[in-house]
Amino acid sequence: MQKVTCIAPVNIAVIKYWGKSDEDLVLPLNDSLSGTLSTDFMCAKTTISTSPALEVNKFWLNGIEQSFENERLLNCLKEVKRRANQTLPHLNWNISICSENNFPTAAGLASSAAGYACLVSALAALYEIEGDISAIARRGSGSACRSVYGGWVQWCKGASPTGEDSIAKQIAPASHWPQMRVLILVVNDERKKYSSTSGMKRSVETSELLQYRATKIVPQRIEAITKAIINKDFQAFAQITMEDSNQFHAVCLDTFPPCVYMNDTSHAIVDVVHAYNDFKKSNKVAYTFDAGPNACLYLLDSEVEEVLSVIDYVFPPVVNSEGYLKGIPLSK
Ligand code: 2P0
Repeated sequence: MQKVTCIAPVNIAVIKYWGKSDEDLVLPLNDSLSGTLSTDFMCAKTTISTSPALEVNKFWLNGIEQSFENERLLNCLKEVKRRANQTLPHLNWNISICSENNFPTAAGLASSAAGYACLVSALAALYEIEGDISAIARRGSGSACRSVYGGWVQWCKGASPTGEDSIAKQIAPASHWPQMRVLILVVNDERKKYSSTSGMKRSVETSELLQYRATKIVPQRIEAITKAIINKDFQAFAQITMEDSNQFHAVCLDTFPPCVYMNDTSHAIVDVVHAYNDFKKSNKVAYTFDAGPNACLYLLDSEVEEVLSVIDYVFPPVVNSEGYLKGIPLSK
């Protein structure tokens, strides 16, 4: 019997990935760039065990058994095994995968990114493979390749039609900008209306703005935000982050039928952030929204207390008599 457990964090993109040039290989139309969060708060945890006594492969997600006949899961498994030492005694035993997220799954909070990064890290440990595994995590979910590394991470789209150079690379460790913080404002923790995979497929088929964004806008934004991160220039970082989030959602609206991910509360958060930055006469906080209504705010630690008090004032928390915040028990 062999058993491994891994944890992997969520990442929050500041230059968004949206649209594939190859669905099966999960090749993106443009580079993307994100910050990987610390594993203290939001992460996936996966335990994989294998034994000659296991009669079939098994997969549980958050305590519920899933079908193992999942193409992306099988692609990851096949790729890891291909790179493994073929004489490993346990290479052909069945496996049992048990994954859990400590945050809402599929609510636009990058659960698949953490989930597949974690799964592939655990498989890599089980089958003792070495070297970059981001290209394997990418086959599970595009954004997962960025969660393989900590700190600031760029997913380079690559040029090869077979995808071996479509990998993630760290552009700076988290320690480079230790004052950086992320606040996650959970507007709605239900499953999203349509998956990122189907939404971006529809955007590729119908949005002209997406083609323009991928070829004309993103390359220069990647360069500019990398410079802002290296120089710890929050003003520029925040400006580009907000512009890119807005453009990604503009692409979603340019999709036909449109993918509407942000709701009235999301837009109210955008207004509050701009009002705050206007009042401070510079960008002190940046919003970014993924494929859901929840907001991620990037800001420096010096600003956290004040921004939280503004958020609490504008959006008072809903606490019931048992001390639950919309179903989540409050920590003491
Ligand atoms: C991102 N998102 O860069 C963007 C921003 C959502 C909005 O990556 O089809 O779940 O599995 O490759 O990775 C979500 O896309 O999609 C995503 P697939 P994935 O974080």
